[in-house]
Amino acid sequence: MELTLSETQFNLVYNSFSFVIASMGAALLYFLLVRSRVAPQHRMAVTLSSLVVGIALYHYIRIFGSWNDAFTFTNGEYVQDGTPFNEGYRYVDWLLTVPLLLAELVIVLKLAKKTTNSLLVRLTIAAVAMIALGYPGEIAAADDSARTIWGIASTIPFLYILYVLFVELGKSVQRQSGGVKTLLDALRYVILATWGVYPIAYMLPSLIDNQANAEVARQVMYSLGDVLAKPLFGLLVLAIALAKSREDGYVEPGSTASASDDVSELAEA
Ligand code: RET
Repeated sequence: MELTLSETQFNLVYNSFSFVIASMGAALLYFLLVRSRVAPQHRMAVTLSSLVVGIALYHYIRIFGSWNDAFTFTNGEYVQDGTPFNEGYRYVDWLLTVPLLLAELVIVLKLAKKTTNSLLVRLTIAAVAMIALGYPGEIAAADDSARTIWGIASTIPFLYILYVLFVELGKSVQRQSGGVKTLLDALRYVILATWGVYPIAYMLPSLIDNQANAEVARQVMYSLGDVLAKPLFGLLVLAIALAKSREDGYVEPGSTASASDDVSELAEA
């Protein structure tokens, strides 16, 4: 597909990718630094957050490079006549990070081992199916009916994931203690709100006639979606892991901030 973008359009995508790289890098550093504040039994979820943003950092560096290589600046416009822009990086990224994000949510709940394993297997299969089925449609032409067909096929496992998170996991979430329950509810709504952005971005080339606008909007929406679904989601998971660590009475070794916590714990007792 040959595309011509104005300077503003090209830069909007360029700067979005740059913003994502900075966000993923900062999130990676932060998750690694705060890890010791979480009790060992709740650390796995934070470790997974670090992996997710680390994988995304790498892929966005490649996406950024691919975007720059795909266009040449001629007569005040960016013409797509270089190496084709590789949409595959995004899908490989999702293939790795979406199952990890779902695993974070399941692991931080600390359910019975059997339930955890069954959830992990089913959610991973559904996530892989959702992304693998979406890819052929993503690289199909805007007016190709394959786009719609693959998109619908990919929506089936997507709906299954939402069913598991909202219906099956509903009871386990209700059983969690007060503060943790509120955070978990927030987490599930963050998933609903942010993951919902992806199918909409996917449909844009078929919905908008101007393909330059559609491409810019799609790339910007996917980028924002990734910042909300990875670093923001990771922060909420961290908050849950910290709340659970506090409930379990964990104090970070060598921490000086624990004095006031001890006082408030005494007051509660
Ligand atoms: C596709 C194809 C069209 C139909 C649907 C899709 C859903 C994609 C989703 C992606 C989520 C990605 C995340 C990345 C995070 O870091 C594949 C666009 C339903 C939900 C959460």
